[in-house]
Amino acid sequence: LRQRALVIWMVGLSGSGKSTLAKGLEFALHQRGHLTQLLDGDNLRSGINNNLGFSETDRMENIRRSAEAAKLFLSAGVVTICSLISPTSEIRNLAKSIIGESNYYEVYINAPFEVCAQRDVKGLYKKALNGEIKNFTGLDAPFEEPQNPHLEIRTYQDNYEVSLQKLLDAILPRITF
Ligand code: GGZ
Repeated sequence: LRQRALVIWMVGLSGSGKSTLAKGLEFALHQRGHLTQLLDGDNLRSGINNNLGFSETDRMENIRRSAEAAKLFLSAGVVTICSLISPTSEIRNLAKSIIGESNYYEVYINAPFEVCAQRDVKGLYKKALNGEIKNFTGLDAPFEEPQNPHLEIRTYQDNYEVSLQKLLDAILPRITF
């Protein structure tokens, strides 16, 4: 199968649905014969980024390394799905500049802080609100909403199936000749 390589950069709060949708997207692309690579912030932090925490400089370095890895996959022709909080416009600009604007497709996985805190899949919000985790995104560390994403998915309005379909509808034409 011929495909046009692309980096799909998924931005959003912890618990917004990035990882779930990234996995779903990867599966759907595999079913269609596409070659993909998933780079998930939480997973990368146990490997190439395992010496990094959540200060602004560490997040910057986290994004820099992740974007450099994505660039390598891109150069091999792979559709690369990155799911990292990427909380500031400075951080997203860094990713975009490493990858190159024409190959960078930004998706904002939008769920408000209150919704993510309500879901609290991993119990991190409870801990953060109790002061047990500091520098928590959206609480005592910034989250600047993307102002001009290529695509916005509102997981607080659309369920998983609808969200995934919207992702596919937007991405398939961009990776298919
Ligand atoms: C935000 C944190 C924090 C703090 C741990 N702030 O939802 P998760 O749990 O599984 O994924 C989140 C992950 C965020 O890593 P990223 O590499 O995506 O972040 S960034 O782009 O800002 O560098 C969350 C968990 O790590 N986690 N502590 N303080 N998220």
